[in-house]
Amino acid sequence: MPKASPVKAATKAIPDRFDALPEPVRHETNVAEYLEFYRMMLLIRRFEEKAGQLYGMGLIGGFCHLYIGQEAVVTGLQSAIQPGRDSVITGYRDHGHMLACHIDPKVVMAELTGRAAGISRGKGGSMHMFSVEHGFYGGHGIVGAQVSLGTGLGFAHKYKADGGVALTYFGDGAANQGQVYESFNMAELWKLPVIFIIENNQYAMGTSVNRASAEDQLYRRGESFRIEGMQVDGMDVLAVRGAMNSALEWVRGGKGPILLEMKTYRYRGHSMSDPAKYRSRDEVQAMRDKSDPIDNARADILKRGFADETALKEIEKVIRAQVAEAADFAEQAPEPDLAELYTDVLVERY
Ligand SMILES: Cc1ncc(C[n+]2csc(CCOP(=O)(O)OP(=O)(O)O)c2C)c(N)n1
Ligand SMILES: [Mg+2]
Repeated sequence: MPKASPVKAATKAIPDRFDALPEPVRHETNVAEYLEFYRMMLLIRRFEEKAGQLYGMGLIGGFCHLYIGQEAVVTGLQSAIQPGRDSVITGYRDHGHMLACHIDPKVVMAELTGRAAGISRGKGGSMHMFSVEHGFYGGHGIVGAQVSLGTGLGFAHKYKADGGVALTYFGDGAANQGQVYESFNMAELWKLPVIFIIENNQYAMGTSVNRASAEDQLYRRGESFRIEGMQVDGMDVLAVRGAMNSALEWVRGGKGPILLEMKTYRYRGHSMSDPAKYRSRDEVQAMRDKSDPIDNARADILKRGFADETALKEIEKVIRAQVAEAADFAEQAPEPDLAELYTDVLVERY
């Protein structure tokens, strides 16, 4: 008689593994809140456009990765967190995350231009900014590294029982890094309060998500660790905030981590030095025309009668002035003193 297949013998019925995740619904907003979402998205857009200009003028050196197109993601998610209680960590495409942490645009822009008044005293630049005061833990250049660190932040929240949640952002490309899955395992095993956010902007440098990912439905990437996932329209600020409401209920309720895949799009190249030859102009234009998060929010605000054209123009005017002020500050502020070369540097043996 043939032996029973070891695989078959080991096969067991899988018990119902997941608690029911509440179905995410589009956030029900009000006038003041919707206008604030609009204001924040516009601030990020105009800030990034200005950063692009300053880079072109040679005032920003090194790497500079713009967030234009993805504004609804950080705006929707971070509108729901509690400053001083929750924490945020991301990769190098980080300017929008900082502005959505309510960090002063002046000190962010001054960091981009390498000035002493910058948030990392002019020594970090675009990719390496940090502010414990605002719960912002970087700003990381190693793809995927922030996922393990964000899991550590979640561990700290749980250990200290401070009720905080760690928002851990990473890209579709980073989603293929090994340390992400080691982190998923620990986060679920220890039921850590982490919201893993994949900003799926469709590309990792010049590689499209479908070309690099065997499972391109990235919200499913936590399944074998029993981490529930949601796929969200990351171009719709109310859809993002709606998903965040469900995610926060889950995580603050002690049920462990959750994974949000934000379907979004970056309009500019990977960094300022990328001519973006791997995609057509038509593809980018179609996104801008149909899915722009700011244009769509604007149209929705007008349709609901939450504001008229004049009121929205006034918001634009204020933001333009705020960004111009940040740029002037960043251009005029002094550079760090030469002696600063020797501070914040680890010199011990280890
Ligand atoms: C460990 C590591 N590998 C490679 C790189 C080079 N690199 C920088 S950004 C990037 C693409 C990452 O794409 P994604 O995670 O989708 O983020 P996005 O740039 O789209 O925001 C790569 C490969 C790096 N910085 N770190
Ligand atoms: Mg990407």
